[in-house]
Amino acid sequence: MTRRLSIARWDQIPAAARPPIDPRDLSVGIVHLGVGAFHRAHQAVYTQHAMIAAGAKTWGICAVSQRSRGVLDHLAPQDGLYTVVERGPATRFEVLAPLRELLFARDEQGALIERIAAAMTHIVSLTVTEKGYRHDPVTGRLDVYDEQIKADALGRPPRTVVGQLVRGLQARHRGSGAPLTVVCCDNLTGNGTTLRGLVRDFCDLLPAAEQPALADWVARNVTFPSTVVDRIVPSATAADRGDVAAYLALGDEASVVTEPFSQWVLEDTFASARPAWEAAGATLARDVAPYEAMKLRLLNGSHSALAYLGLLAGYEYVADVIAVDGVAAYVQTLMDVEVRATLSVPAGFDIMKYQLALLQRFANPGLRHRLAQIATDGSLKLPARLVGTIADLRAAGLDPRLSVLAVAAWMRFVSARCDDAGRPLPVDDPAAQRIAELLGGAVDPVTVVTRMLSLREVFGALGDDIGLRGLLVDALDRLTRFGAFETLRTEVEALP
Ligand code: CS2
Repeated sequence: MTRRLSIARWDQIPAAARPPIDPRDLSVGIVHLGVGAFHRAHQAVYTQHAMIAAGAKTWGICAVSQRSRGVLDHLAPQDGLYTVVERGPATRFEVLAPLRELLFARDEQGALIERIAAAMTHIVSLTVTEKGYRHDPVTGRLDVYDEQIKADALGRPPRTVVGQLVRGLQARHRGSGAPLTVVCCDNLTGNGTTLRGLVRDFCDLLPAAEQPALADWVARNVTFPSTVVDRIVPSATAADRGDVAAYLALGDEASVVTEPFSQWVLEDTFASARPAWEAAGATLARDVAPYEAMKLRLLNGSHSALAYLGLLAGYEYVADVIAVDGVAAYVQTLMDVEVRATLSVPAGFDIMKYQLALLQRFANPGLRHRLAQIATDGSLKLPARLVGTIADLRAAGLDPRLSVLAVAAWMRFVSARCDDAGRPLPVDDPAAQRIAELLGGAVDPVTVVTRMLSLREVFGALGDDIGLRGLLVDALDRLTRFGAFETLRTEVEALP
């Protein structure tokens, strides 16, 4: 068996992949909730580069896993070290050192709360996916009827992310009282503002003796900058780990694979010190909203469209789907004609270049990005990615047919649960059970669309739009009769 990457073997790491910092010198200044592949390939990289650029040593990360021990079991024997594999025209390897402490939230709530409260912690950041917030994506409010949220508010050691955050803030308020910045890095609309609202909603659930002093302290001392994060990070495969082992001559069970592109835009409202992330390529902006809409609607909207249409057509990977005749034209037209009409582009931003780059990123042959990974949690992802575009187009009296086709593909995916050739497609969505009950086995387009539109947390008021219902029924009917790819080709050809 290959020897594993670890601090003791630091000097054996090939020089080109070894960062010019010593992991032993780093102290923890950031608590990160959700140490999945995305965090390891994005924020941790910015943090490492920022520390190198500024000669700083106080931005080590306490990496917290929410749902499974797996990632910690891989990282712990490696002292938190792991490799980022960047696949572009060439393949690059870089060992990452910032993860200096590992915690499993479910078993170590006390340690987590203490870490959030510690005066040396200046930042708590999060990548816990849409469903980690237990909120309604249309209203942006906390689901106060959620059993886990209610139990956390009653005072047990917290198991929900918002519960952990608020208990940590409460301990900080009672302790040093030092200001803190909470940096949400998930693909939510107005992610910082939304999370601030969820924290407030949770505070409202606490016994009267615990609030409003806490809510008041949070309002004065804790900031929640909104951020836009972007980097495609497919799940790493055994072949990827094999490449890393061959390159390092050391085993690495926690390596992550990504693309050369990376973007991070943060609202510049930090409550206290922060890493010099801008020295690592991040953008500090007064308003991130225009970047956010561009990213969520152009990139993630296209991703979701590709995922549902591609899975229905029997495909497995993004790069393979985008290569099929007509598919790139569909995505390009969706972006050009529909999404762009709903965006306000920041001055000086070259949107054509951005869109072109997106198509190239989707076509990256080095990334084996599974459509099934993108297709998860559609009920939580669609509002920000596609439903908002449709709502804006309808309000402006414009035709949303290509976006509608993507939503119809999602409806076919969750109702038929099989591809165009009849092979089963697993649905991984917290609302899957509810949707199955709502549909009651129905597959005819009118019933499916009518019932799906009643999901307020996905469609909000758009669910009452009779015209939209007609468009969706038509699209779903054609998807059912002609299959995904033939339908998308005729939709693009039918455009004026
Ligand atoms: C993807 C995103 O899995 C998904 O839903 O659309 O993870 C996407 O790859 C990232 O947002 C890219 O920045």
